Amino acid sequence: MILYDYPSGPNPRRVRIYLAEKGLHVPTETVDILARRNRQPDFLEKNPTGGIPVLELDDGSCISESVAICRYFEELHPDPPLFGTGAKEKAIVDMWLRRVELNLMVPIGMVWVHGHPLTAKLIQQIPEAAAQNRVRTAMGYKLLNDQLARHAFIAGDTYTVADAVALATVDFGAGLVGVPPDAALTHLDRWHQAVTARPSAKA
Ligand SMILES: N[C@@H](CCC(=O)N[C@@H](CS)C(=O)NCC(=O)O)C(=O)O
Repeated sequence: MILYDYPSGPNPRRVRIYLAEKGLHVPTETVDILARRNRQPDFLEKNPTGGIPVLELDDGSCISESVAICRYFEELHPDPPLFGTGAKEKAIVDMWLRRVELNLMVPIGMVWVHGHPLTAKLIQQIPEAAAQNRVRTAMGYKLLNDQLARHAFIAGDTYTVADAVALATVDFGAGLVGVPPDAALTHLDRWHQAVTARPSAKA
């Protein structure tokens, strides 16, 4: 088994944080995204979208999409449960995973693609798309802040995979992309400090 990884990418970091929380060790290989190694035909055989991370199993089959990779490990190693237990909790974790993806990761990704000098060579940037998605990013942060006003973690009162995904997303937005949460979002800040203090955040 091998996990194709890229150290500064938010999507592979989701998986690394998750694995650290589970206490699992998986061999990794760095794929040079900047050299477009992930866009070569042999890599596109493993994942036709070209995205990292990809988990290659010993039988040669490949699983891509960061959350799907985490789910695979959850089935094999259910303890500690990070996708919830029981119908209701599992659905709530899934709900927050979707909310973080659609309301925060997507707009941050759009600001990255349409508003950052590092991506300017890759596509024809549309400045209005970056501006609109800065607003959507702020709304996504507020969505999390409102939830964290009532709960310790993203999907409720225990740490779940939604926290791993949200931490990687917030750090990407606040760091490389340059769209940090507003300082007035104190509940999000309290959560961020708490999850950053966990050893898994170093992954
Ligand atoms: N939805 C995918 C996104 C994968 C993705 O876009 N990964 C980025 C790194 S964070 C990547 O490979 N970017 C380079 C490229 O697409 O060429 C996931 O959750 O794994």
